[in-house]
Amino acid sequence: MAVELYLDLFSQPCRSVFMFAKKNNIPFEFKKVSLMDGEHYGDDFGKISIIRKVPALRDGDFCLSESIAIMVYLAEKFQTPDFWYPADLQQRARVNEYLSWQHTAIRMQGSKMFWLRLMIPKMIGMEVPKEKMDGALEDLNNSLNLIEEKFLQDRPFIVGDQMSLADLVAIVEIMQPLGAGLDVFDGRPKLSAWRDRVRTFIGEELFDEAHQNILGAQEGMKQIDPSKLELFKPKILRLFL
Ligand SMILES: N[C@@H](CCC(=O)N[C@@H](CS)C(=O)NCC(=O)O)C(=O)O
Repeated sequence: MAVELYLDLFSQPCRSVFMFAKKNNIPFEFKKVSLMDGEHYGDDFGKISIIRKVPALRDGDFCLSESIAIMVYLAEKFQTPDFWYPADLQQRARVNEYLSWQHTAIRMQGSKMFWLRLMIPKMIGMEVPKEKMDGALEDLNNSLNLIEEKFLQDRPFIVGDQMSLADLVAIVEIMQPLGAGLDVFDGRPKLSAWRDRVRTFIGEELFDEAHQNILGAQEGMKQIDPSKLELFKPKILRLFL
């Protein structure tokens, strides 16, 4: 039986798992879990992940949450090429360094920008105070600066000449604010050149397939009934406002 991947491509970590599996020709069954429809709160998904977050994996009786754990599991099970998660001690440490850093930095800030610029004003109907927005933008820019100056420096990819899980996890988070109309690549030639290398490496078709929902979010949200957001409104406001 093929591995099942529970995904919603609006979600950054789902996009990295999706592209990782596709790029490595890993056979899997795409199980769509619509976050907007609250499907992650349903009984079926509760049997897969008590954490109730996507992505999640089921391989027979074995269930796993957390995108990075899922990609490392797939890398080991399907023996994907070494460059994704290098065996070399120091190269792997570089990948781990980025993966450990990003959770509370660019991941939080990219998500926050998406919610503050698009979802909270347009879908929840609440105004975002200017100082909140300015602070969020400053935090995001600080993280983008760190990605350029510390993690990339003058290298083509985060660990050097080759793509790794670190670049894959980075790109999906950096793309998130674009969904809310904020072009984070504007005025950042180094970051833009790196994005182009990652997109070329992944393959433009696959990269664009993974990102089409998020890049179409401003239009897509117009079709969504805002009352659906009532379910997560308190959580979102606690997290981001
Ligand atoms: N650290 C987790 C984060 C997973 C996560 O936060 N998923 C979000 C979508 S991006 C989610 O499912 N949110 C639903 C909720 O919190 O109710 C990972 O890397 O997989």
